[in-house]
Amino acid sequence: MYHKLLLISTPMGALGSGLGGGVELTLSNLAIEMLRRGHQLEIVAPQGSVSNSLPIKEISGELIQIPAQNQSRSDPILLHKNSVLANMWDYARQVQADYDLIVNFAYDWLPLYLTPFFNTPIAHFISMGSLTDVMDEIIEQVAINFPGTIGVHSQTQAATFTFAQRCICLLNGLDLSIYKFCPEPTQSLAWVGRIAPEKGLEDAVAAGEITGITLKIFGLKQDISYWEKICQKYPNAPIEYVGFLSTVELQEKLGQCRSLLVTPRWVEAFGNVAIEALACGVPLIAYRRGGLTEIVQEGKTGFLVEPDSVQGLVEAIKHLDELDRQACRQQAETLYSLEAMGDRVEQWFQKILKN
Ligand code: HBI
Repeated sequence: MYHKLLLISTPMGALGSGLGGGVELTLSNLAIEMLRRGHQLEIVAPQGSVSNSLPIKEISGELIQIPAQNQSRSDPILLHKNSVLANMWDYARQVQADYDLIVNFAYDWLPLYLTPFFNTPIAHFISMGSLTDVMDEIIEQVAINFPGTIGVHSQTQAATFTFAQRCICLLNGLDLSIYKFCPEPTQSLAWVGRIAPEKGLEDAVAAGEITGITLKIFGLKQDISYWEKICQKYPNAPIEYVGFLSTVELQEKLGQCRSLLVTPRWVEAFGNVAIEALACGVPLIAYRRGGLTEIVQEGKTGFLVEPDSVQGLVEAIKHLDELDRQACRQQAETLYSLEAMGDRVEQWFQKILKN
């Protein structure tokens, strides 16, 4: 049974810019896997989006959607004129008859509100936990009126919503052929992610300063002032900013690290960087928070530590030799391969289309 899918990206940035965070990887990987399975698809994304070989319809407009994680719970909905979000969904309205299913990747009110106005069914891949009242309300309405159309990454993420039981848990997936297993690492530790306050980089830097172990930092410097504050606060920390790399370059350097420190300040819906590390055989030291609590196999592929505790990170670093790099790769192959993710997503789509 083959479907025609219209995948509509996040308005946070062009695909490939890094501004879309984990959604960029999720969307691209899903597209690759659905094409491999024989489905047809088009990706709708902001102007400037690039993705090797994937069919992209670029939409112009202002990239000014406020990051939902920077909003307060009671914030009203904000939509600027000529917003790329509105333009992407107007395009979807025009072409919807050519598709069996639309898949929304934006964490924004508009696509959810528009759902009943569309003839073509819409599957919503919700990329974060509960952040604002308006989003909670509109997601719940869609979850009730269109059962089974709300997809999430983890049970922990679902549990941040009052309608957790209405969410379909999809985990995530990676093209494991890109990630090479590295059995013998260097001494360095790694931190990967958008450099922004909610990602808690400063704790990893603090642990690096205490242990004296080099911390390699990979990711987009999204919040420059946050980065500079960290450098001022920890002038002697042995850190090395490697940059925002392509997946192929990232896995090459990440794989050589002894462990990935994952220090989210918020309920991380999943932890794409965590499964990328596992794919390279790199064990995890993560705060016991969000989707990571469902990824780390305690004492085998990683350690979960007390959230926001730098001392907890330092303590866990001492026990890294107890972890098994082979088991890390194995966990990625069993749970997070494109095939495993593709099965979960295909089942999600089939159930929606059966209704
Ligand atoms: N904020 N308003 C809004 N819309 C999004 O689609 C969005 C976001 N913040 C972060 C984000 N998407 C992605 O980085 C997710 O991968 C988390």
